[in-house]
Parts: sequence; structure tokens; C-alpha cells
Amino acid sequence: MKQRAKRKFRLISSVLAVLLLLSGCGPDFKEDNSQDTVTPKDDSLIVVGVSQIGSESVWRTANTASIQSTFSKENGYFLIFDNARQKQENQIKALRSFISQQVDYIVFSPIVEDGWDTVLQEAKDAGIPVILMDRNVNVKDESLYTAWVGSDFTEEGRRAGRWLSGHLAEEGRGDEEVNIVVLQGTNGSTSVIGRTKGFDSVAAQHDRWNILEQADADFTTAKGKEEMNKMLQKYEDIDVVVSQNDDMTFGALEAIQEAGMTTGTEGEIIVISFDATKSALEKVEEGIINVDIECNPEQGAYIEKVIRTMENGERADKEYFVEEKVFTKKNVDSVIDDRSY
Ligand code: GYE
Repeated sequence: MKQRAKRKFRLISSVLAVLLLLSGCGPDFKEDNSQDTVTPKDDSLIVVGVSQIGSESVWRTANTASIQSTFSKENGYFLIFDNARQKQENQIKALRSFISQQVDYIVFSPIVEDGWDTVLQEAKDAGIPVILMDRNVNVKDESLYTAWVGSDFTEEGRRAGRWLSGHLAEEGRGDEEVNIVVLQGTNGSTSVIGRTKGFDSVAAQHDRWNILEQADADFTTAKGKEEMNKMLQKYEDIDVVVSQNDDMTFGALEAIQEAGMTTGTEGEIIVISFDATKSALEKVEEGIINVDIECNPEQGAYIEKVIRTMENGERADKEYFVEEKVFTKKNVDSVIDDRSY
């Protein structure tokens, strides 16, 4: 049997086993049964197992949509999709299930950077290439994954810092003391590590920028609101909120409004956000959010390029950076109508 045909055979048997388990004839195999359980009829389909972090943000939902539309049957793929609901242990389980199903490729977005060596070694031993999407891993041996596709998070953080520096200078406030609070996303994730490092590197060049606190708000609106509320009670004079994604920004905006304060181009508090989803860009247009640092979730095509390269027997690059911009009131109109997420 050819390699792919062999894999298909194993896949069909494993999918049958999963179906049995899901029908109640065995232990609870998966928390999420969103994976496609239809066996591929066509042996030429490339089988891709995707482990997504969860659905914590609008960005994440758009990222999932990009994957699902790229790895379709029409495009020659058989997609097995698993939503890990914010748990690393669920991602590890999903990866192991992809390995036992002998998929052709594993694509996954690691929730945090640490803790992947063992399972990635298992994938490598099984001869299955792993492509990292969005976030990165911290592993001793980089050959444990084939390629990474995502954003330059450190540059995103620097962009936020550079924008703030330019904005304060434009307003003639370049010499003033500036009090900054930061809402951070999932602790230990690449996006948080990079954005924090990038912003901090610019802040370090400004003696009068005081970062009062960096609070962990998990990339969600509810936590963004909760942490912002606490900081508003703790600090009297907040000049800038740096919120590491739009979902947390929405929570922060609610908290600020409820506290009777204003934000944005004409307001008391400067708001810097990340992601640039449509609803946040509308707030940029209204002048409620000052600037949104784009993070591009449409990574499906980039990942497909990696797979096509490998299918052609060529070596893929180790890193692929997606394209991103910075949006303020001045240029937001150029993108807002075409934003699908
Ligand atoms: O900014 C946030 C999401 O890792 C880039 O994760 C991603 C981040 C994104 O939930 O909204």
C-alpha cells in the first residue's frame, strides 16, 4: 500500500473507533466533537488535523474560519478540527489523537509556549510534520516542528509604543509624565510575550512613561472589564490603556464609561488596542479607540502554502510572517468596509 493509502486505512479505522466512543460505547474520548467524522472517500485528499485553542475572541473565530475555508474538500483536504476550549491538556489530547489517526499534517496554535516537547517528539517519531499557527512553542529541539506561520508580535508591541510616542509629541505632551496600564492576554502565550516585550522596549526609551500595572485579563471582554475596574479604583490618574486585544478593550471601555470617564481622540484616556476587528475599527472611526494595531487572523492560505511546498517535495521556510498594518482615524476608512470579521 502507498503511504497515503495506508494512512487513509488507519484513519478510517480510527474514525470508526472515535465514532464508537462518541456513541457512548467507551470512555469519553473528546470534550469536543466538532471534528469532521466523515471518512475521506477520495484517497487523494490531504488529511490535516488542526488543534485550535478555543473561541476566546473575535480574532480566534476569524482564524478558525480561515482554516475551515482553506482546508476544504474542494481544495483537496480532509480537515479534522478540534477546539481545545482554552486547555493545553485538551490540545495535547487532540495532537495524540491526530498522531494515532496518522494524519498527513498537524496544524496547531499552542495556547502557551512551554510544555510541548514530549507530544511534538511523538509526532516527529510518527513522521508527521507539524505546522505551528499564530503562537509559537518553546522547545529544546526546533526540528520538532516544521514551520511557524503568524504575526511579528514584538513588532506589534513596538508599533503601539511608537504610535504613542508620536501621538504625545504631536499633542505637545512629549515631556509630560504619562501613566500607563496594560491589559494582557493569556499568560505565557507568544502574543502576550511579544507584544509586552515590544511595547516595553519603546517605553524604556521614555523616562516619563510609568507603567503602573500589567494585569492579566485572558484576552476576554469579561476579564478586561473586571481588571480595568480594579485599576480604575487603584489609580487616580490613568492616561493610557494598552489592551492586548479588542475583546479586552471592549470590556475596558465599558468599565471606563461606567466610571464616568471618556476615551479616545477627544477623551481623557488614550486607548491602544490590538487585532483590528471590524467592531473595534468602528470605534476607531468614532474616535473612541485611538489606534488599533492589526493582527491578521487570515492564516489559512499561508499554511496551505507550506503544505503545498512540502507536497512538492520542497523544503518549507521555518517562519512565515503575515502582513499587518496600524489603523487610526486617518486611515481606518480604507479597510472598514471590507473587514469580514
Ligand atoms: O490577539 C487574541 C487571541 O494569539 C494573536 O489570541 C493571537 C491572540 C489575539 O485570542 O485576540
